[in-house]
Order: sequence, then structure tokens, then C-alpha cells
Amino acid sequence: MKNYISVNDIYSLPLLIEEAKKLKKNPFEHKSLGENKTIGLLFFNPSLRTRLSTQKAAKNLGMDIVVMNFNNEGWALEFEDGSVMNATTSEHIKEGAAVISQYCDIIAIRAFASLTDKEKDEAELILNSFKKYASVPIVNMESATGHPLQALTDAITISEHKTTDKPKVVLSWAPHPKALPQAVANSFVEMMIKSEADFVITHPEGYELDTAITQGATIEYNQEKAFENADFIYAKNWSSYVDYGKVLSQDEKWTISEAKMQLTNNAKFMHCLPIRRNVVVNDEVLDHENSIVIQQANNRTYAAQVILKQLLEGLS
Ligand code: AN0
Ligand code: CP
Repeated sequence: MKNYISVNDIYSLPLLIEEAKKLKKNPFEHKSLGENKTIGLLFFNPSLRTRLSTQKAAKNLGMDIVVMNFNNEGWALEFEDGSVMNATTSEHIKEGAAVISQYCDIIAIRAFASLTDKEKDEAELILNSFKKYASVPIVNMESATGHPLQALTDAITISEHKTTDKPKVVLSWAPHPKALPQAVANSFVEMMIKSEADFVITHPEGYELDTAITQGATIEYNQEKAFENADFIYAKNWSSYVDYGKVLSQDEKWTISEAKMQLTNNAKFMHCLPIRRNVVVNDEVLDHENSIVIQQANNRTYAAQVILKQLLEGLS
């Protein structure tokens, strides 16, 4: 593996999941692989899980870690080619990425969607500029359009908890007061399309994701119908893709409730976290034994570790 930018960088999903499970059983087995190698974690947005689990994954492989928050602590970066830098930006990504590559053997980046400029978000300006100007592998820790480390975590978690070869997995939109990116949902959809699953997406009208991503997936606008017989309910809010970045509905009828979970096949409840209680999901569902959100978050470490292991193995 050269970079982990999207789930399409995965060569064989079943093999990767198996390897992640092996690492989970024996996390320190490859402690010397990352010896004298440094990973740089660059954050343009907040994080709890990604920041800590990626550090832990790197540590399990014996790597050194440097972390930098760009928003308040770094120089404001310029990403446009040929720009006259006489305003707010202090350093061009050309130098920035090249310099960080002198200190780090792998660079991981979190840079959310603006949700104001669809074209720019879809061009993945920050992630792709790092890819272009860095001389080391790049890991996506949630970009404008994807969160592939989360999606790999989700695939591992489903594989651990499924009781049939082809479980019914439902991605359900749920309300949220703020406009959130489509990234988590996009990568989850891509991952489920690659997986052995009866996969259904349910959301209110107007919340259709990029059709280039959902092509081949079933979309059911009736949430209760979608929940029937489900083995996994994966809740997530996202803002409108069509009416880009807008909150079109905060309809609490879409909140995941115990009554809705009753329609399922005793489904497990999943969410990437952070989650707003009694908005996205009711306490009774999140606190139920079928909620596997903490086990899911635990798997963030092994998803990151299996990716870092493959990238380290690819370094000469
Ligand atoms: C972010 C999102 O929805 O993309 C990060 C989730 C991992 N969530 C929030 O900003 C609440
Ligand atoms: N799920 C996830 O990526 O969480 P953080 O935003 O806390 O990293």
C-alpha cells in the first residue's frame, strides 16, 4: 500500500480484516517494524478517537509520533498554485509538505469539508496537495469526502459481530443541529458495497448522497421499512449533498428509538462517535447491550495499525 486516501486503496478487504483481527490479538507482535520511523499527525479539525487511536496504533508498531494542530498553532497554509501571498496565508503547501516529509516517514491528515464550496471540497484540496508535495505516504484521517479509517473500523466491527454470512446492514440518517460532512457516510457506503452485506440506506428526501458513491446501493425513504429485519443499524447525520451543506430537516421522527430498534432482527447499534444523545439516538438505545459503539471505537486502533503496518512494509 502506497497511501491510504480512500477505501479504494484496499487491495483485499477480507485479508485486511483478518490481519487487523490478528493485530488485535497480539498488538505488539510487530513492535520493531516502526523502529526509528516517525508518523506526523496533522489536524485541521478536532478529534478524540482518530488522534488517540492512531497514536496508539503507531506506538504498538514501535513508531515515534509527532502531532500538530494547524488551526491555531501552525502557519496558515496557502494551497493555490501561483497565488500572490500578500494576505493571510504565511506558508505555501509546497514548502510545508516538503519540510514535514523531512521529519516524518508517514503523514496523516484530518481536514474536514468546508460544506460551503462543493467543488473545492470534492477536489480534496488539502489532502491532494499534501499527496502532491509530500515525499512520504499519506493517510486520510477524515477528509472532505471520506473517512476510510472509520470505514475499515466499521467493517472489522461488523465482521466480529455478524451471525450470518450476509447480514442486513442499514445506514440511517438521523437528525443533528449542525451541518455535518458526508465523509463518514460516503466511506461507509463504499465499504458496504465492497462487503458481503444486504445493504440499505435510509434518509429523508433531499439527503441523497453523491450518486457516484451510492450507485448499486438500495435507498429506502421509509426508515421503519428499512429497519425491518436489520442485523446492524449504523446511524449518522450528514448535511445535504444536493443542497450542499444545508440542514434541511431536524425531524425527531428520524431519531433512533427503542421502538424502531424493535422492528429489527435484534440489531446491533453502531455509530462512529461523537454522538449527540437524545437527538441522533435515544439513551435507551445507546445504553442497551446491543449498542457496540465502544467496541467499534476500540477497533479504531487496529484499523489504523493494519494500515500503518502495510505502509511501513511498503517503505524501502
Ligand atoms: C464529524 C463528522 O460528522 O464528519 C466527525 C465524525 C467522526 N462529526 C462532527 O463534527 C460531530
Ligand atoms: N470517529 C471519529 O473519527 O472520531 P473523532 O472525530 O473523535 O476522531
